Amino acid sequence: MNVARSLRELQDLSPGLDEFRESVVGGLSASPKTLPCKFLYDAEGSRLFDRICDLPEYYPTRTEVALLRSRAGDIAALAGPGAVLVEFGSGAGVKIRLLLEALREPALYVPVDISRDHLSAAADSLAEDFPDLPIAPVCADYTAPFSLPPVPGVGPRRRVGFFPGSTIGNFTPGEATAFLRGAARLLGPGSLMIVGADLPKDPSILVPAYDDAAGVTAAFNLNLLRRINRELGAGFDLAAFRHEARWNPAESRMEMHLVSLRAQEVPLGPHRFAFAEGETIHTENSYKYGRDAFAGLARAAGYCPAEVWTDPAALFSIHVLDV
Ligand code: AVJ
Repeated sequence: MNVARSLRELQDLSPGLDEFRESVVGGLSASPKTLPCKFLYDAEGSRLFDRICDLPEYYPTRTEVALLRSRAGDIAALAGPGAVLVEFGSGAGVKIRLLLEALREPALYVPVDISRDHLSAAADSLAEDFPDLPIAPVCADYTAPFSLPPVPGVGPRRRVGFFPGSTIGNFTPGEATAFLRGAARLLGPGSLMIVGADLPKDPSILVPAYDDAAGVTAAFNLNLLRRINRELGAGFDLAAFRHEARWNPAESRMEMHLVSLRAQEVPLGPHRFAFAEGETIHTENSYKYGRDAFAGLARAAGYCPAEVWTDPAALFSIHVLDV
């Protein structure tokens, strides 16, 4: 089984231009203005996000990778041989490699990602390192229902869902519960779900993680306006907005905003969106869940929390949930 064949069969359910336009017009018409963070990940956004993961201030990636390295054997033991691994949002591939190296004879790897180019590139490079592993990429917004590709071979397979990176924190708690419910339905009874969740901590660590000295996160946030200009023909002046990262203690979340530096109007098709000086577009939430708060969320979604692992500095957590 080679990746070229499976990629030609790539299931493409990624949002189209109409959905993008509708979301942008809706978000900019709302008060306060918002834009959905899933649209941060065009090809350039995905590339910038990979750079964020290597920043000295951005502790989540390296902390989770170290945790996974030390716990991969435990995960493999829980999963057993011949498992189907479903990854929600395929990243740069470091984390999945750790799992795939530890798992015994994985039957199939299903990466699900909204960015088609990122997904193909990631699947291609993984196929080189794991030539015997069947890979069936699905290009989809994993918040919407989709179905799993068939598993090659015979016999029932244990399914292992993998949702790393604290991406769960980009949902509101209500959306996170709905996502977890959907994932449980997709994976089926007897499955495992492994979720990486960032922990609450001092804002002196959190804020720089989302507003780094090199300005990569600022470029990542502003790239959303560039994408809206390019794909929807809007007239955002990128020099008239700046990136801001805020800790919201009441909601236990980091927020990214784009702040309008002056009063201005931005054209988009037949629309004109008015901004006051200092008005913001709220582009992302990143909720931080304590161990018990996350276990409660998982229970509300119908899971049975089985294990939770944290690093010695209690920066990040990995939850293992039974479906
Ligand atoms: C996509 C959840 C891993 O919220 O920490 C990084 C996205 N935004 N810096 C996060 C992000 C700004 C990131 N995750």
